[in-house]
Amino acid sequence: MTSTRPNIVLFLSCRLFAVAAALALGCGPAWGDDPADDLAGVPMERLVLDDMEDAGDWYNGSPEETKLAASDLHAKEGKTSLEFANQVDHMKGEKNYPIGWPRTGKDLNKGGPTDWSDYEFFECWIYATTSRDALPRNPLGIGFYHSGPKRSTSFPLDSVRKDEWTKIRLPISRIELAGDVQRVQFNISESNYSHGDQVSFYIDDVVLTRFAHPVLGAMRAQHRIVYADDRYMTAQFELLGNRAGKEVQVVLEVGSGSEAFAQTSGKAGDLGGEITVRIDPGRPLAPGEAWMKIMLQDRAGKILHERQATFRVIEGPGL
Ligand SMILES: [Ca+2]
Ligand SMILES: [Ca+2]
Repeated sequence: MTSTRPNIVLFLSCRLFAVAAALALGCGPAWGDDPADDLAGVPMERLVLDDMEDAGDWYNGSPEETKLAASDLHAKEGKTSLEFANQVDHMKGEKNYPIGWPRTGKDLNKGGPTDWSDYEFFECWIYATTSRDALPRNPLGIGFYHSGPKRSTSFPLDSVRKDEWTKIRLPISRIELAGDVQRVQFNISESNYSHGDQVSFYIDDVVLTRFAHPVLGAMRAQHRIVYADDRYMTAQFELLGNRAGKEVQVVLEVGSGSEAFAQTSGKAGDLGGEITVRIDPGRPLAPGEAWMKIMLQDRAGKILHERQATFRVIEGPGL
């Protein structure tokens, strides 16, 4: 139980990945990029994984360096947080890895939810104290462990700062197997610290969240450049939010300037992330910039969310 070591893998930062994905696709918002930036006003639903009022189900994977406690020294909600206190020791610890990975984790298969695929974010709060002047660039990491040997997804938590609370929010879409999360584990790498450093993390309010109603996480025009005589235009979209929202209606509109030239709609659950509209040959798009807009509508016709993307129309090949 205490032998799980974080995978030693080079971890591409999510932002870098998003940029690489955008470059590879050559268009639009990158799938998997954090959708929250412009969705801050959307109400969220929460599922509490641990309120840290009892640290009893967090294991200590490094008893030589680590002490665990439910602590009232720093609590974000309720009375206590989980104190993950580490005395960095480059001489002792695991026999073969004296400069190792002090860690604590919780096995969800003993009671917590392991299928996270209906949620958008893993969230928690972390407060750090340390004997150092400041935390190292990579102060700690988190790993999500899946069934089977050595399958996990790890993230650096490099936004955590000394003497303050930091909100952690990770898109669940970046977890390799969101439907199978058996364990959550926090760890430090002793190689990022000096021998003798003391560092404590107070972890609280560990939750899964999702948007309370359907929203568009991202959308894009399938082709950034189309011919004026193309008859079909396709938009691709990512639907987030409460999954009951698959009943929601997706409306696609295509136009230029203030004029809409074509519109179609379908049920979100039937569309698989793509919707195509037919352009009337009698009303082709003129060369220049054009737009497509996706709107999510509830049964009463109320617009829940919309996004727009632009694309360019050029003269057809004249065949
Ligand atoms: Ca608490
Ligand atoms: Ca050690």
